[in-house]
Amino acid sequence: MNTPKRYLITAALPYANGLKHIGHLAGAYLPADIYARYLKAQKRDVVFVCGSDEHGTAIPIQATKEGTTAQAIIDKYHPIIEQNFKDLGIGFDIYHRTSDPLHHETASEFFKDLEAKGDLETKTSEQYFDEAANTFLADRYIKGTCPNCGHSEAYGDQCEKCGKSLSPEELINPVSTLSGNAPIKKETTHWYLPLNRHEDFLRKWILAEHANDWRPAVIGQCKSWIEGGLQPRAVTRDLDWGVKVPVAGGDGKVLYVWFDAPIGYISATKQWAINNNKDWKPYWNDPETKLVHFIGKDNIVFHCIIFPVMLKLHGNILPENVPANEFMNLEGDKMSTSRGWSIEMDDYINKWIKPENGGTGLADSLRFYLTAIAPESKDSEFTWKGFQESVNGELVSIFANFVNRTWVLMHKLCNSKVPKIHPEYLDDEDHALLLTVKDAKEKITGLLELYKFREAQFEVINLARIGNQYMQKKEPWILAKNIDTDPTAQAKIDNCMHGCLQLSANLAILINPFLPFTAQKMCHLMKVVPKMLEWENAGEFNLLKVGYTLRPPELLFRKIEDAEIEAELTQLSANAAAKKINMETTPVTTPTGADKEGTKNELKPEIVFDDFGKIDLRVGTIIEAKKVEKADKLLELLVDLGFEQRTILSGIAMHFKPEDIVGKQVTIVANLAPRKMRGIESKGMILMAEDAAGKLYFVSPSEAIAAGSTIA
Ligand code: B3M
Ligand code: ZN
Repeated sequence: MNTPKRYLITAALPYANGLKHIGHLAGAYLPADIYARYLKAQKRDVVFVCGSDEHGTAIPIQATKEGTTAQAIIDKYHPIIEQNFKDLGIGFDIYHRTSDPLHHETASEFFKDLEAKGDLETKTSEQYFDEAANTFLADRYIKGTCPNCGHSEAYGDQCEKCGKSLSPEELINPVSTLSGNAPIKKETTHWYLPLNRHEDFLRKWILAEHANDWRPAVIGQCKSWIEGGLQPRAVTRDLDWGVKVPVAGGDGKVLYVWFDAPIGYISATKQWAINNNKDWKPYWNDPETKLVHFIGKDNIVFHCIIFPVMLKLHGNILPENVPANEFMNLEGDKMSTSRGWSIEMDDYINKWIKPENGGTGLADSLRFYLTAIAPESKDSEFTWKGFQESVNGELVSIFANFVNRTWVLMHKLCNSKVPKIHPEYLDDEDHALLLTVKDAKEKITGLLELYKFREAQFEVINLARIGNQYMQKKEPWILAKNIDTDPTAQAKIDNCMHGCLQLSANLAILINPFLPFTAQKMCHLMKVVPKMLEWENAGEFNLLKVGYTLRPPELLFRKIEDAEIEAELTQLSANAAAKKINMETTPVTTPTGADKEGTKNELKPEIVFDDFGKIDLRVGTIIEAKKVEKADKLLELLVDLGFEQRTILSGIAMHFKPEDIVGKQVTIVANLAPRKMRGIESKGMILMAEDAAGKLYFVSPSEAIAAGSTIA
């Protein structure tokens, strides 16, 4: 493809209903940022947009949880998320929000246009209505028994236990979460986007035209949607939070969040244009614009099928590519904020990016590892140990080490100045170095254009590895020892250091899209302006002028210590245990099949014996049990472990009466980090078995046995 005239890069709009974790970062924002930074270094015309998704039931539901209003929720989380992205170097040109009037206007206009042209259909049907609350019930506001697994707390759109997608009609014994009453059926009219009318277009555009340039997993999902037969999709809801339906009959209704959210990309572009005195229209209307959506795989249907149909009907351009990522798991399980099994961006920043800890270097350390394990073609796994190994083994020992040695030696052996070249002493290795850089640049460029960020970053590190090998071979420190006896020694040192310095400048350019803070630091060391980082400069060996004095060495990255990793792992288990007890839906055990469809009954990834061996399981006898005040689900237990008695909180109050369980022998995780809840410190955890219907059972020895006995 010829170089497009301009680019519009989007990253999925995160719901402003809570903190976002590093799985989100790795899924959409980091790859989008790498791509946008690379294009900008190529001096292409690029606008990189994102913003908060502030509609949908996720927001009012969070408001209920936090005991506040939907507006307060978005006003709380929007600025935090925006700042988190900044701290991690995600360089949006604009981070907008869908509660902004400009967005409401843009989304309304869009809807009205489609409605006026007859591109939408209306349909009246019966839907669940809560008489006490006097409102229709969005899917998330209806709970009932899952027809698939019998879980009693399934939602109207999905059972979080078995992962099955549901419609409210499928629930057995549905109740409204607002009043707790059984809902009635009532007629309501909604607008639908008749996707069935666009099947031919989608087939041709996706399955024929993009079969080879879109990722196989993306094509696969699209194919199964199209071949499954496309149905009209409701694009309005009976809800009061969102963009009001702007046509007659729309009272009390809002646009479905997945109708308005992607239009948020357009509103964001408009706001960017206003801020920068530019015209937004060509970015959405001119076929010479290349539109690329970065998303996670759970958003594929919206970005590849529904939004493109909307764009086509509205007369906009279509995405050139939608490089969706798979998921990133964490330490053997799905990442999930609600289960406490996640690393929030905000937590990472507070802990690791403080100036006294690692500063922006540790923002880049995280970026580095997330890209090194990017889930581009299959799910991947974040482990703290892997983070440590990746940072210490590659960033510190290879990349930073090369730059640091170069700086130390040039100060020591070349009088702190960029040495000149002595052509008569250049050998094959010196000549080869420049060619290697040119090759690497070409390779990295090709990979970036194909959204293969993981491999591209690997190639940059590999170039630093080659730099280390080159220096090791030349051994300028040995030459320095012979300086009095060997008249060619200084010339050879100069040639070597000149090569290493020019290579360092090239590394700064090539690493910049991935690790922008590091590239800036390297510019500082080289005393050059950021303009040097323009992509066209890579492959040149005259970037640092002969005779130029450079700054003294500074370490680019610090090592990650074992103790830091241990602390993170302890914290993670403690968070998960605490959430487990506080969980509203499934109070004790949580399904491992987790949040998404298609994962039911999956085992957790295999562990080795050592993983298991870290857990100290003991038999404990419950000697006292009482309810915890103001906590419906918690029991406070005093448990005898033989060698001591401990307080343990357990989220089983809905299942057992305190007086019924005194004397029971149970299985205790005895070495779990203590955790304070409701002002009480809980030391350990009680294991429970749970059947498909959600009933809980203690895991007890088959006969009475001494308290404190080990279980292995
Ligand atoms: N807020 C869903 C999500 O965060 C949704 C994305 C909107 S992109 C237009 O997964
Ligand atoms: Zn289920």
